[in-house]
Order: sequence, then C-alpha cells, then structure tokens
Amino acid sequence: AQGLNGLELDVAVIGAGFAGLYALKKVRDDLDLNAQAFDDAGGVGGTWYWNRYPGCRVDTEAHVYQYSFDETLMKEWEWSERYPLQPEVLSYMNAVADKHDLKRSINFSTRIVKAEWIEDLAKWELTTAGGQTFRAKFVIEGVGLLSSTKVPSFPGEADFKGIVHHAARWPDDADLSGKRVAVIGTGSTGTQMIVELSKSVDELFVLQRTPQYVVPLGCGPFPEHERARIKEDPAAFRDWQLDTAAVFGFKEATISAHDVTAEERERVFEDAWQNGNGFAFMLNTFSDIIVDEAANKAATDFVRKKISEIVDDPETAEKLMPSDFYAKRPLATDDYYETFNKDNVTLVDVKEDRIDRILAEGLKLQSGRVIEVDVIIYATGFDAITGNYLKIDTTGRDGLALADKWKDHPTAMMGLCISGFPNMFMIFGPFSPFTSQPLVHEWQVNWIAGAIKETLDRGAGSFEVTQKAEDEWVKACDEVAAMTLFSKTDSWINGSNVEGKSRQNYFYMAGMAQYMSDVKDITDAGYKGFAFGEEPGTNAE
Ligand code: NA7
Repeated sequence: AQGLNGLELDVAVIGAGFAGLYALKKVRDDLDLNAQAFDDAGGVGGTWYWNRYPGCRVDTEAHVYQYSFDETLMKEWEWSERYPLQPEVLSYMNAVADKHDLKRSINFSTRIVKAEWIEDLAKWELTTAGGQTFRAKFVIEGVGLLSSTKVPSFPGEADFKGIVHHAARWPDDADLSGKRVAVIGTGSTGTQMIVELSKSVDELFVLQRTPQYVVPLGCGPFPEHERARIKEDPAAFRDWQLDTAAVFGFKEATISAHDVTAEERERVFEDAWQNGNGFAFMLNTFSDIIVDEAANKAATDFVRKKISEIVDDPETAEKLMPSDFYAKRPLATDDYYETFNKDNVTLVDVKEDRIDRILAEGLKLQSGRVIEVDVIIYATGFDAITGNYLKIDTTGRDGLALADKWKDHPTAMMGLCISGFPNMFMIFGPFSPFTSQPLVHEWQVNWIAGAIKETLDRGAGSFEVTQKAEDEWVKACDEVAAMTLFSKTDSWINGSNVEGKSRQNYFYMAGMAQYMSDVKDITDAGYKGFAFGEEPGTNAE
C-alpha cells in the first residue's frame, strides 16, 4: 500500500495511550495542525491496551487517574470502582477517543522504528516497521514510562512443553483454570496477578526474588463524595490535584514520624493500612518516610508486623519480609499476604535458590529442585523511563544518535525535551516529576502545545533546549533525588532493574506543584535555556 509514504505532517504523535491521545487532540483540534498518531497496538489505550493479565487494575484512584480537559465527560463519566479493572479503564479511553473523533487520525498496528532529523528541511523523517517513510515538522513521543518489556532469558527455554505468557502481552483467550502455574516477579503486576490467579488455578508457584512491602489497596465502589466534588467543579478539582507533590489524590503529610508518640504512629499507619493505597501509605502518613531512615523503618516495621500476623506459616512469612528501605514504587494489592495461606499457593524464594534452567516439565532451581508447571508467566517488569525511546532508532542534529547520547548517563530537560533533538517532545520522559500520570500528561502536553505554537508564531524552524539548560535541570533533579531513599534502593526508578543500564536518578523529585512553578518560570522568561532556529533549521547555540 502507498499508505504513509510521502506524507507531510505538522505533528506526528507516537503512541495512543493516555499521553498520545490527548496530545493528538490538543495539536489537531486546538492548534488546528495537520497531525496524526501512530501506535503499534491494534487500538487505543497504550499500557491499558497491552496489560490484560488477570487481576489487572489501576492502583491509583480513578478520580485522579482520568483526563480533565473535557469537563463534560469528567462530570458524566461514572466510574464503577474506586480502582477500576483494566477493561473499564480501556473502555474509558475508547470513549474519549470516540467522543473526540480521534481514531480517524490514528494509524494502528504501525510501529515507528526510526526517526531522523533532516537539518536542511528542519523536519523529522519517520520510518515504520513496514518500511514506509513520512515527515513531520514536530514529533511528540507518548511512548510510555513502563512499556518496554523486560524478559529474562533462562537456559533451556525452548525445551518447555507448556505455555509461556508475559503479563504485558496477555492473550485474550488464555485459560489457566485447573492448571499448574508459575509466576516470576512480585512487583505491581505480579502481586495483582498472584491474588487473582490463586482463585482459579490448580497450583500456583510464586517465584519471588526480592520481597516488597505490599499494603492493601482498599477496593470498593467509587466514592460518592469524590463524584460530588468532580461534578461540582471539575477544573477546580483538577487544579487541587495538581497542586500536590505526587498527584495521587491527597495533599501529602506534613508531620514527621518523629513528632508523634509510638502509639500515634501506630494509629496513623493502621488507618492508612485500613484505607488502602500504596502512595497514601508512603506519602500521606508522615512527611519523612522517603527521606529519613528511622521514619522509613517505622513504616517497614509496621508492614513486617502485619505480614507476621497475616501469614500462618512462619517460614513463608519470613520469606515475604523485605529488608530494604520502603523506597520503590509502592505496591498496593488487597489480600496479597492472605493469599499465601491458601493450600494451592506456594512461595518459592528464587534469591536463595536461583532459577537454573527451564526443563520440558517446568523450572529447575540451583538446588536441583524441580517446579513442575503447565504455564510460566513473566511479570518481570520493564526497561522503564528511557527504554521505549531507545527502541526508536533516533538521530538528532549533527548525526547524534539518542542511543549514544544516553549511553552512559541519560539526561533530558523537564521530562519534555532533549538537547540535540529539536522539535521533538516527550511526554513523561526522563526527569519528569515523580507522580501519577494522566493529569500530569495533560499539563505537559499543554506546555508542548504552547512551545509548538510559539515556534510557529515566531516563524522559527526549530525549538531546542540547550545542553547547558539541560545539564542544570538534571543537576538540580539529582540534588533533590540524592536526599531520598529511592536513590539507595534498587528498582526501575533508578534503572537498577536492567543489566547494563545506568543506575542513576531519572526523576524530578521535588513534586508537581514545584515542577509547574519551575517550568512556568522558564517559560515566562521567554523559554529561558531554549533556542529558536531559523526556518529552515539552523544550528541553535
Ligand atoms: P517491577 O516492579 O519492575 O517488578 C518486576 C518483578 O520481577 C520484581 O519482583 C523482580 O524482582 C522480578 N524479576 C525481574 N527479573 C527477574 C528474574 N530474572 N528472576 C526472578 N525475578 C525477576 O515490574 P511490574 O511490572 O510489576 O511493575 C512495573 C510498574 O508498572 C509498576 O511499578 C507500576 O508503576 C506499573 P527484583 O525486585 O528485581 O529482585
């Protein structure tokens, strides 16, 4: 098919998840530009298109995990649950796309594999997996923070006679009832799936490498008081949410864990446990859980005590107890620890006894123990933050490859731009605020649209952040992150889950309210630290 060959766009949006959908809407309808979006998936949804594993649900409250740009929809949409299951999130995203007639501008099943800046034209040339090429003046990448899957490779994989699934590539026709199943990984994905699968499979083996602190989620019907708040004034509701540090539906605690008695601390943790939500347990109990080792220990002692109370078998309880800081992406899943009391669930500590190889009948551990299963499921996570950008072979100014720029120590400006890559924007790229996503995507997309408009209004050919400004932003981010315990704890947040990846800070940890203020200062100062190049592009200094 002729298809995309020769197409000339104002804006190419890569991705049709929460980020890409709104970016398309914004530039196509509000800026009235010639824009199209591209997605590897067969429909909208991004993360929510791919992640269909049993038990998959959003663990951020629905009232913050939605768009705010369409106030009518915000008032009319009736979430059924406080934390909706994946099909409900996906139907919401389809409803948004349909209402705003976005699908006609989205090329589904179309993976962008290459992006090259053409200096003479001041345009990007994009190539699809099918080998078609087209051009766009601007590129907006809404490719996802957590979507480049990471699957370990074990010897003997080809020998396995059973079925293998990856949580983020779940087939609709998978039926595990009555089967013997091994789940590898106990992060957000693994914990949700483990609880759900334990209800239907014959035998479930949980292959845990590093235990994590898992608090209850607190599932239930969508709270009526939040519905009332939204209906009354959607914009005010949105602004209130954004004016927090982490945008998880609450103003973070301001009291130190040291400033209350031991009894009061216990009561605060117990209330948070009963109410559910991982981010609330971490950030809305005390102000210093993520920065102060003693405060952090108070939280971890509480969770360890819960584990020993809930789990019947003391040996299993011991294995489920983490010993590192409570400073990873906090997990929240109802009935997680209770699940290990079920007769059909077995915890296997694969840190103590590593997975040696795969056999025809299952997994063999280093001790020689064989776990016989019909199904192996990988819930082993993602090459987060930078991974999906690097899957696109991207070359910027002067032949600079993104893979080279990011080889040793990735840097970026405000999570939005990369020096050397003019007219290219990211949504929630590296050095974005550490927050929940949809409302922050909107805020970032609005900024991107403003920058595109400014570039066009000035008659400029290109818009690019200087290396100096980028370095300053990263340095400031690093200073704040170094004060947190996230920097001392291995997880995808600092890249330590992927072998060979730079272990470093990747986030702006000073919170959304401060982020908006910092970005606004830069913008109001005439895009300080950015260069507008002539049309067609010239070298920006
Ligand atoms: P995570 O949180 O990165 O969790 C991955 C899990 O897989 C974690 O328990 C890992 O153990 C485990 N893992 C990874 N590789 C292996 C190998 N080779 N052997 C055994 N176990 C392994 O990914 P999720 O998908 O759960 O969640 C990602 C984010 O999506 C989440 O934070 C939310 O924001 C949404 P490890 O801790 O590395 O020892």
